[in-house]
Amino acid sequence: MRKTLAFAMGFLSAFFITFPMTGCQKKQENNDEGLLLGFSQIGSESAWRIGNTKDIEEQSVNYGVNLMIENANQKQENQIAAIRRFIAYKVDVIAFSPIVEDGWDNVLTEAKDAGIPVILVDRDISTDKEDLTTCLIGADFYNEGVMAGEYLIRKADSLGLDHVNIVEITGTENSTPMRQRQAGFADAIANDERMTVLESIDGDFLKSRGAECMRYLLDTYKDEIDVIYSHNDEMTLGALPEIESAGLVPGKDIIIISIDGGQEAIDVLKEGKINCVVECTPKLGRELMETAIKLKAGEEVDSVIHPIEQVFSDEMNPEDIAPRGY
Ligand code: GYE
Repeated sequence: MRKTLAFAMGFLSAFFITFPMTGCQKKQENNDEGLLLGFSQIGSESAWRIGNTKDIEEQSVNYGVNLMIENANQKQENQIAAIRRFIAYKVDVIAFSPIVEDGWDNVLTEAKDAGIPVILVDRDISTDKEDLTTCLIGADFYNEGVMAGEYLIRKADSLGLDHVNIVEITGTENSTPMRQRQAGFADAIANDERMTVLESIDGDFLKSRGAECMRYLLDTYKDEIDVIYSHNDEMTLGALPEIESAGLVPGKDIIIISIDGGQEAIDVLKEGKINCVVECTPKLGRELMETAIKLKAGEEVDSVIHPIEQVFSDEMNPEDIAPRGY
């Protein structure tokens, strides 16, 4: 009885909480009139994430897709529960951004058994099972790490540095961007003997954690730090005031490298307090809608779709950077 009630409550909240966010006014029916897409978002931890949610909502309206969107507030169990509700509701397509890579086999097997195709948005999963998902629409995080490392090598050359001490503030442990941004960066600097990573520390993609990590790193290594490589803008923006409080000038005393390219970070780049921001676009909504429409029509889709991304840095005139929109 309790179980049934909890399920019904969850089911109702999915319906009432999510549909107003899409701007859809009329009650949605899962019939042949339209495509019903269930999307489980990770949370609201960053400007990137908020921009990604907004883009998906706007594109669902542009494409006439009925969107059920749920915010998991940074919890994998909430994402698993949301996917189960989408299955119970018999949506046409499920999409989700997995907060971490592991732990999805059971719920995705349930989706597969129900015959509902699943699209990975933004982040990947790690599994031994086949055909649990149809495709991944998201950035090439490994390449973002490589671009960050290559920038650092150019910067060290231009400053004539003979030794470079790096501290790395990483994103959510075991998430795809954390794993791949770390690996790409490490590979890019591996053959440069000037480079030493003093420590990598988990900042969970959060501004508050970025500040906390920075306080610890300054206490531990203060005058030794030449570079901060931060896996997202939020953690960078949390770290900068801590550097200034310690009497150091970010962008001059310490080279600051960030990832995402949200407007706030670009504004700080323009002030000279960030040296480099590798772009990671949150605008994945158009590809998501087009892919979902194709899947409903039974068409083939590409297994991986990566957006093209660029690097913003003090090597260019920052005034040339167009407004970012997130
Ligand atoms: O870099 C970060 C967000 O998965 C690409 O998640 C995304 C990352 C993004 O919270 O700001």
